[in-house]
Amino acid sequence: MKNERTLTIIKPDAVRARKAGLIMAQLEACGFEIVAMKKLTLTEAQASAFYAVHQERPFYGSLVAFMTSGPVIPMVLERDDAIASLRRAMGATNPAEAADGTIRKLYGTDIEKNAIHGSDAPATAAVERAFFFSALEQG
Ligand code: FUP
Repeated sequence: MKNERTLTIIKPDAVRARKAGLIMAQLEACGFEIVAMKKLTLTEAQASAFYAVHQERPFYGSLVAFMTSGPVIPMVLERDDAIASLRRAMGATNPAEAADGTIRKLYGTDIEKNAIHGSDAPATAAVERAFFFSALEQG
């Protein structure tokens, strides 16, 4: 399959735990190229907008509070079949249900503090990449 790009975010729990480097190394070992990367702390408005699809869900307020609780590291990743490959490398949303060796199993704490985000489809990947990175930054 041809090269594809996706958006990942190393979440505040994993950044706080100093696991960002290990997660990046695991992603590179999975064949991803880190095309663009930055570190920032999301505002409440930014996190609310990023997760707007979940705004009616009971966990939304807590999720926004968590995602603004410290720095995050968004990255644009590229490889063949990047979107599905990243979802496999991440593991299930709930780390307790994630397969052994996946990033969420290794570094996640619970269904909210689950270490990493990955876009779930081509349309969301395009929107989410543009949320964090300009066209210039994505080369
Ligand atoms: P995923 O695509 O695996 O990140 O999962 P979802 O899009 O279903 O959920 C997005 C984020 O909402 C999860 F990463 C964590 C949070 N979440 C909760 O906090 N509680 C839940 O019950 C479900 C999701």
